[in-house]
Amino acid sequence: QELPPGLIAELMAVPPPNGKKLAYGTAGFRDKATLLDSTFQRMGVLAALRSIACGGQVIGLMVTASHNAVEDNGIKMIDPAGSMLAIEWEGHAATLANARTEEELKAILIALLAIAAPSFPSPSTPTPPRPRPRVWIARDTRPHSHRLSNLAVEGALLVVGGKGGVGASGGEPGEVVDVGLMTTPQLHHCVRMENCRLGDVRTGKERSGGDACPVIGGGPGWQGEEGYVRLLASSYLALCSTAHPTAHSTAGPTAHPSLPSSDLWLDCAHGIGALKFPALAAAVNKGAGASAARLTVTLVNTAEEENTLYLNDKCGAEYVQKGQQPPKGMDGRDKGRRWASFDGDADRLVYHFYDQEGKWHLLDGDKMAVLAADFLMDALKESGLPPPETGDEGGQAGDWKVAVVQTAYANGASTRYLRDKGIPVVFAKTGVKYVHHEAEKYDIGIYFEANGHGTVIFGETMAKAILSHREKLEKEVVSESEGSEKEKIATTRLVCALQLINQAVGDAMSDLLFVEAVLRLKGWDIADWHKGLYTDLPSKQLKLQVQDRTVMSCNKDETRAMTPGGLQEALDVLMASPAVAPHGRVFVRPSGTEDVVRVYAEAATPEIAAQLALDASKIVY
Ligand code: NG1
Ligand code: ZN
Repeated sequence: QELPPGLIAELMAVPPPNGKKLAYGTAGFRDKATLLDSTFQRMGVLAALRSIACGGQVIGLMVTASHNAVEDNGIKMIDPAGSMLAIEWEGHAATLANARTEEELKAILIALLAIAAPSFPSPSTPTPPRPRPRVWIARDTRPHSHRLSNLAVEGALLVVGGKGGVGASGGEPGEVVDVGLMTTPQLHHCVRMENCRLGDVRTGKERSGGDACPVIGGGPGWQGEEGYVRLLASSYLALCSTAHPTAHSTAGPTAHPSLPSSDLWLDCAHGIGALKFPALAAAVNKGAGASAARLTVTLVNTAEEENTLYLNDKCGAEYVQKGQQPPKGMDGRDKGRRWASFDGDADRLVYHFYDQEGKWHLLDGDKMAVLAADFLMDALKESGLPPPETGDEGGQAGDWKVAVVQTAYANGASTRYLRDKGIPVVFAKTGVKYVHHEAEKYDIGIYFEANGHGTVIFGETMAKAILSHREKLEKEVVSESEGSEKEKIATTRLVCALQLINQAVGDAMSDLLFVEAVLRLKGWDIADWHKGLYTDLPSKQLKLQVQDRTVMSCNKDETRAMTPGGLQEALDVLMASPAVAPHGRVFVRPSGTEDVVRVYAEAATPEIAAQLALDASKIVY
């Protein structure tokens, strides 16, 4: 295999930082922006090779460091189905990022080219034509995102580019598109829908049937950023319009049909969400008219294009959730107002408010998971959806597998609430890719990390069953019976949820519309949501700067420390103390995205939780 001429020389001209081992972590590469030039250029190269390996499907590159401070940046790759990069390629990414000599670079690139486009020089198995690679690159508003994104574009062009590129065999060169400013979930959506339009996102094989996505149904017009807005706004409005004229059974005892108020205050963390949310709100309001679906949003902590110097500073989902504190711009005058916070790239969402007594409360990812699980379980039960075709007679709708996936950071009270209601809960390792992967094992997999990153994913069989059930109900002879009306409403709710909730990745804008719709259907204001489900156990999180966090390792779901020896035993002693037991819990784990060890403690009172976290930190040091 021939490498494109000049490729090695171009890459050698931008060497990796000295004395630094770069790792493709839970959220791609992430570090001080000044250390990342070579990584960005090389990720451009890698994305083009990955696209060739995936039969010419679009691969995304997102330039962001999410909730990190403004000095940091990062880059992650998006696979054809809009999902995270396949695990094997994470290793390739790290090898390429760390290659220092010409020989090392050549070795990894030739190996990658052979994986991406194997050649079969025998006449009986002729080498297939090499697909045309396609790479789409988007960025957040960090001051260095544009420059770094250009480096990734250049890197991709080294492979794709004009005549010398390895991209096309004989035919057209591939494409490298700088799609500009986007939220992370918007890029995931765009990549997924573009590949859906052309074929089966899993196999990459061409598919007949035009523009529809085989999972979420629907027709053309959902591609790109405009399609994203159209899809979200229309499915939100459709979900709101399922409000039952009479009180619906999902409404709790405190339901008020006129609640919640349409007013919402949105802390945008000075990030990309501030630039992208207005178009969505406008589309919603255009369709909502004066109905209860209307959204009157006041944006707080907004952003200037490309120049977000205060990104995530004393605001945003991470600051609010980890610190359990209101963001700047919010104060005691906000009593009773419904607030939400995004993180810097708008893939995390938390809600919060001051109650009438002036006490501030947080509604985190666990509260969203429970709200979503309750709502979807009710809809599933009422929908009359036939059971999955398992071959046995007498199945029930309850045979569909639904689960909430949580991490060790989930508040113990939320886990208990779900289990008491008979909703299965499973645990996965911290980090989006682990929880997402676990959720994929279910017909409906609901996951929200406590920090506000999450979504609800529908398996393909489930999605198709919901869509065809609705079609069947719509065709049925109009029967006025209350039962069939109820089934129709519940089924429409499932369809709307499937289309509104981002099927690729956690998405703050999509999750926000889902929560807003569910609150409207239940007639709940934020205080009702806060009180209506369960009360959080008080908790405390700390970050510890340590010499070397790699000496620490954990068990599979990260609830227990395996090394260094003796650490877990000491934590067990803390948890067994009479002041802490039985609800107290503490665990420690090395972060996958920052150079720190994290400590999490929860207990019956805030004081005990704080003391427990402190005592655990002393053991770690
Ligand atoms: P680390 O830094 O490994 O704890 C953080 C979050 C994860 C996840 C990843 C990004 C916490 C405690 N951890 O991981 O939940 O969002 O970033 O994938 O919030
Ligand atoms: Zn984020």
